[in-house]
Amino acid sequence: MIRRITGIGLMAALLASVGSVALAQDDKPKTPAPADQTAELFRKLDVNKDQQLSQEEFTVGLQGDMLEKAKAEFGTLDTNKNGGLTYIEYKAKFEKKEGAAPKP
Ligand SMILES: [Ca+2]
Ligand SMILES: [Ca+2]
Repeated sequence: MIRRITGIGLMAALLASVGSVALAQDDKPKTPAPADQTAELFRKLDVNKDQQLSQEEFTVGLQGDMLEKAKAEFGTLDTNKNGGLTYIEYKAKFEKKEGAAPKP
């Protein structure tokens, strides 16, 4: 019984430390304007510099549920369905947040 509780406690501590590491990375002293940040992220993701994000570029580094969600999001953002996100299309991801929820 005691051993079991300790095991769970250890797991929780581990998860908590992983979470705080992720938060620490975001803790920058200076926050750039959202638009700049979006543009910078877009440039970073656009590895082949064709000014569009392929699904591969958009979902890079993602796994499991996150990957599935990102793929679905890619489909939603790619409004002209050409298989690539322009900066305009990509930007909508951040602008839609407080607007109407995307309909299925
Ligand atoms: Ca690209
Ligand atoms: Ca497109």
